[in-house]
Amino acid sequence: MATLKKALERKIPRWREEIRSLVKEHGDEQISQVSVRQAYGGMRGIRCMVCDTSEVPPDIGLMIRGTPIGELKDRTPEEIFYLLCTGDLPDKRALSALGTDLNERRRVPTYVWKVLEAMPKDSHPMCMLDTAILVMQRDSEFRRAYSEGIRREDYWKPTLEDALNLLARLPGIAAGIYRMRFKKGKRISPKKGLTWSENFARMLGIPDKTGEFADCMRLYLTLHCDHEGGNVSAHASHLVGSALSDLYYAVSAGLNGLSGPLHGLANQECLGWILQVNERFGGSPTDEQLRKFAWDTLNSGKVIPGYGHAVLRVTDPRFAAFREFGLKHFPDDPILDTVDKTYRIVPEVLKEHGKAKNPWPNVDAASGAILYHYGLREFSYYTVLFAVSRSLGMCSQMIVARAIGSPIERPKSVTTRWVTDTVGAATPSGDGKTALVSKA
Ligand code: HAX
Repeated sequence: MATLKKALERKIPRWREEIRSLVKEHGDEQISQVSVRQAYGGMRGIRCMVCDTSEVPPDIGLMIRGTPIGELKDRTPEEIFYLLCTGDLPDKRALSALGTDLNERRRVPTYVWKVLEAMPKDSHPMCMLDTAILVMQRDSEFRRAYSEGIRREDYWKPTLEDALNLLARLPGIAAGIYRMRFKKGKRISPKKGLTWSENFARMLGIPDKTGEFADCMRLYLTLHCDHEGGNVSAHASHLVGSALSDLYYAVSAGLNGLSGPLHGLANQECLGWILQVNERFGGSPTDEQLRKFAWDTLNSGKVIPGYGHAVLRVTDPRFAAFREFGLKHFPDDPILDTVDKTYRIVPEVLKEHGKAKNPWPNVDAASGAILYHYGLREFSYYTVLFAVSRSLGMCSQMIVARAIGSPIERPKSVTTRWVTDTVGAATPSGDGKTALVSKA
């Protein structure tokens, strides 16, 4: 941490000065407008928050601190975390210091296992992970420092401590949940000399003679790390943190959002859809069969999981990286074959359907097929893997937010009456008692 902390210490005064002068010189300039449709439509496209760790240009996809994710796909999660926090990739010394630091902090407190063991046996793995994070809130360095009266400009320091403690423990906790929840036997200890993701792969206990599964986990944890500030998990985490709730509360809140089927849970739904296809047609389907299956899904009022995105308007580069990995290591896999056919057929179907603004695959369309190939077949666990990775983003976003002194979030809500009056719409006729806007 010495070098990560020093790098932040060097950069933070400059960041603060940049923002101070930007707001002083240009504070009243407009960067967005809000329409009635946006206010009712999940605030899509309104530029009203700042996130410097990453951005998602609709025509490019995820960029971490300005670098497209495709160019970072061979990196380790430790390198990515350093990059997210500071804007630079670590040199050898900084990387090794970060690895050592994470190893020294990785012991999971015994009370965490006791709490998890006491939970109902059919608890969702995401609920178990969130509970484990929340229960560790008592260990928060930020909470302790705040109660001792720490100065505002130093908030980021105990937040960095919390982030490193949480991130160091997460692989052990997540792997422990996998083994406990799916009755895989005793927990497996981490091993000295392995990286964060290599140890995670080891502790899951998936047979891996060649190291290919460990590499798949490295890729998985790298690709899911962050996706700018407005997605449900990042925003939920930032919002909770903005009230100066500590990182355990904030990350847990973000992960509760990630647990929704329109967000992180889509990866479990997506593989389910692909497997249903193969089951229905006794293997990889013909183009015609797949087209019909996709239409049947849409006509029954469901979404096609793994397709569409609130921001992206091209094939997700993270999908492309997973597909490339699969085609390199197991090109003849029947599930991957269906994923690939789906990539050819579903965008056409969605375009014809005419609703989704983005007919292209997102990250979840391929990730499950890769995990399934290596024998990690418990779908309900997939979002936990996503969560371990996304914690890198939420933690780095919170460190930066504390560093630049982000204030408590408090947008203004309005009533339907206010909107109706403001735009000069006619008051609807009908039952005055049940309408949102009743006649005076
Ligand atoms: N299948 C069918 N219909 C779809 C669709 C899909 N894959 N994607 C969007 N649509 C529909 C929407 O449901 C919406 O319909 P209504 O007007 O009837 O409400 C319409 O197209 C317009 O939606 P949009 O503006 O294109 O997309 P949104 O920003 O509203 O939603 C979602 C983005 C990702 C939630 C959406 O595309 C979806 O539900 N996709 C399938 C689920 C999925 O893959 N989620 C994972 C996204 C990536 C992620 O966050 N991972 O964590």
